[in-house]
Amino acid sequence: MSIPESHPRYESLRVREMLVAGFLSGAVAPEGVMAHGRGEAFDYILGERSGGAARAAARAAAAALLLSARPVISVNGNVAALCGKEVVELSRASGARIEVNLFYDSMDRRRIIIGMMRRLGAQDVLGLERDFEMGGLESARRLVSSEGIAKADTVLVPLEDGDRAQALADAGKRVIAIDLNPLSRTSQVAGITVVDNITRALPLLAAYCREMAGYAPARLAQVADFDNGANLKGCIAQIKGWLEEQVDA
Ligand code: PTJ
Repeated sequence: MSIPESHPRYESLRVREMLVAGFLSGAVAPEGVMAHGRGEAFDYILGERSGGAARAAARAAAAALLLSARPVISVNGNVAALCGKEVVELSRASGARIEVNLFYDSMDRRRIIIGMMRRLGAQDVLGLERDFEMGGLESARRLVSSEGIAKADTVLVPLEDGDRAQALADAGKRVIAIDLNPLSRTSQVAGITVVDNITRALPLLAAYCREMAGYAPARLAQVADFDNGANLKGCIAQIKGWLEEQVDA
């Protein structure tokens, strides 16, 4: 569907159409369409902008990725449909590998998403074959690549479910989440949560990686030292402030 650029909700509708296209191509699960709607609602009450708290978290997350020896970006259907190109760019800027890992898993969807990522320039996408089973998890997400998530020290998990975020943290990995809902279990469990739309968060992360590429490890460690609980409170304050502004307007 063609959306007039003059439409006041153009950007949100454009992104929604990308998700629908991803669904029609078989990359996005039907449940992913609902997850997107929940994300839209949270984005609305955040004011559809990357606030100070999200920027601080993105900077800390970029430093953590640069510091890591084996960082991995975990990609699901929604992430590939909305931000496949931005994942490839972040992978280049941070040195992180890309692994497809699905909640509503099927070999067909894995193939489709890996194909999409390759067409967008990713040279190396893990996750078609999984040869390692993570403990503490019953969903299909427990099956991972021994070359990727299994031995990663840091895993970036956009639009994640809380169970796997917890299992990754329990396995001693640094978990970076991108989630519009500051109250979700994923947001609470992650070491660094970027409460922002993935469409804005990934370009921010890549820009911070490029900016800090020359930093010494000690300086990166300072930036990556992050109080996630305090940051989440800042995100909730942003929501409250935005809602009050709307009521007063
Ligand atoms: O492709 P699959 O099979 O791995 O499935 C992917 C989904 C997203 C369907 C699956 O992981 C899922 O069911 O996720 P949840 O439990 O619904 O959680 C998704 C979280 O992402 C929710 O907290 C949403 O608010 C949030 N979210 C949705 N859209 C966005 C988002 N966060 C950031 N940017 C978005 N665009």
